[in-house]
Amino acid sequence: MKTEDTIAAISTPMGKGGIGIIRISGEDAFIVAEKVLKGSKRISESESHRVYHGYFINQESGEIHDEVMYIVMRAPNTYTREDMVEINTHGGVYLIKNLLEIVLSKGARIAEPGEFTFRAFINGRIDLTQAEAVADLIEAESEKVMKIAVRQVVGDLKSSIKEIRDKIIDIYSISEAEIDFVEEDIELEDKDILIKRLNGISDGIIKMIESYKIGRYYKDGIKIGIYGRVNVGKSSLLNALIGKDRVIVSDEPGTTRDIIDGEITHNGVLLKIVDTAGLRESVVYVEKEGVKRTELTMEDSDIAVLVIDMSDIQPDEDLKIYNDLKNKFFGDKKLFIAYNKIDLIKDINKFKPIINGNEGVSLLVSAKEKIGIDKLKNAFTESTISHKSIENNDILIVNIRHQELLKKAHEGIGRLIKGYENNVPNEFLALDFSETIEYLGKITGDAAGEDLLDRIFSKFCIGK
Ligand SMILES: Nc1nc2c(ncn2[C@@H]2O[C@H](COP(=O)(O)OP(=O)(O)OP(=O)(O)O)[C@@H](O)[C@H]2O)c(=O)[nH]1
Ligand SMILES: [Mg+2]
Repeated sequence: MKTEDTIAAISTPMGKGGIGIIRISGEDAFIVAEKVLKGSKRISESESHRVYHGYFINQESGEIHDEVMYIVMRAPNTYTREDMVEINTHGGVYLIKNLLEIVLSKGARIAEPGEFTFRAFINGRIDLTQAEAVADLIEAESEKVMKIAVRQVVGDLKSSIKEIRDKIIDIYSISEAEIDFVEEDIELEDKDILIKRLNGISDGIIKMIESYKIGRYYKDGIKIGIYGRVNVGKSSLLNALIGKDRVIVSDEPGTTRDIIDGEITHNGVLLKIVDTAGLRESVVYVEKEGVKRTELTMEDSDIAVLVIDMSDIQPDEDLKIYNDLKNKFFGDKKLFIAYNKIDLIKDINKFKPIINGNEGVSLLVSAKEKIGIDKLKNAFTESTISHKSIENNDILIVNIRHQELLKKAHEGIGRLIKGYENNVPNEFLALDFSETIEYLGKITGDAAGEDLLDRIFSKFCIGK
């Protein structure tokens, strides 16, 4: 992306709205704005960061296209650190597109996706983690994601990474000094102390890497698959969980033949729930295909819910599905058993679960009468995101790019520790030092290549 041009774009979503905003940024922003706006003062003489009333005009004919409010913002105190003008127009799609066309004909070019934020980055106003957080903010679907993104926008992650990087650079400089002054017989730094410092850094990085396990749930939501025999109430459970009649429910076995999903935010986290085709040996082709798809969703889900019909337990079939799920859902992937249709059970004390209580969490529910549904939703969020980690102020990694680079940095530090332990000469540590420092730099963009920048900023929408 070239940064000398003056760029413009519509920064509000396309659709009917009260107002629309056209943003102009770059060296010629004021010159371009002067050609389309008429207010009480010339653009170049306007006060910075003040809202003016005026008209969007055709300079040649004097025709008025719209009555507008506009803000002139002088560099460097702007989002991009360049001169900027924001014009609040009326919100019709046709109108605002037409106004943008006129702005573009006066010497600005259309901004590429993310280009305003890219300029903020290139001009040093924000680092990469902050730019990525802006993208997350635009996409945020839950309150928690928004809060994490806001913290990242203001630079929390940036300063933590910088702190770690500085600590490594510090040790690196000691190592380099020992190479340079080797002939002068200087006092060498105690190796054990350096190893201890590196271990401390390593622990901090591990904590951040681990936090991604939780962070990714906040960012991408928790994926939950509902499995079980035909007719046990899987579709009814999906409907109950999301509080809408999303899926067709019927007493005919084999009703659901494809994957159907629904979403709901619970405890500030997005739950992405899929209902699947009931598992049974099937003679019908479409149903077989559905069963195949059901099995595929298992790979992708974080949580499996096995639904068992309490009023009609089929030990062979139910246990077969249970064993199949048990092999796929362990460790970080959780398995729940929902005994459904509790409303049909007359004496609950006589009910015998077919799966041992400590092998997967069991809950008694009724999808039809909405019994135990909130408990089940709480169990989803509690099993994946412990309360402790929500409360504290630790950095949460929500971006897989960050997590991967942290892993590489962690490996680099591991090699350095080994090097010191084995008395490897300082010359041979230099590469691991510089690589580790570079991995961390890539997170904040201090060492980012052009490809990476293109990849990150192309994910934005135009006008941001
Ligand atoms: N009494 C009672 N009936 C329920 C409950 N949950 C579901 N049902 C009934 O059980 C039947 C099957 O429900 P579905 O939700 O279609 O079951 P499914 O597991 O999706 O079935 P397939 O898609 O055919 O595999 C319907 O008649 C539902 O009304 C419940 O909690 N209590
Ligand atoms: Mg169904």
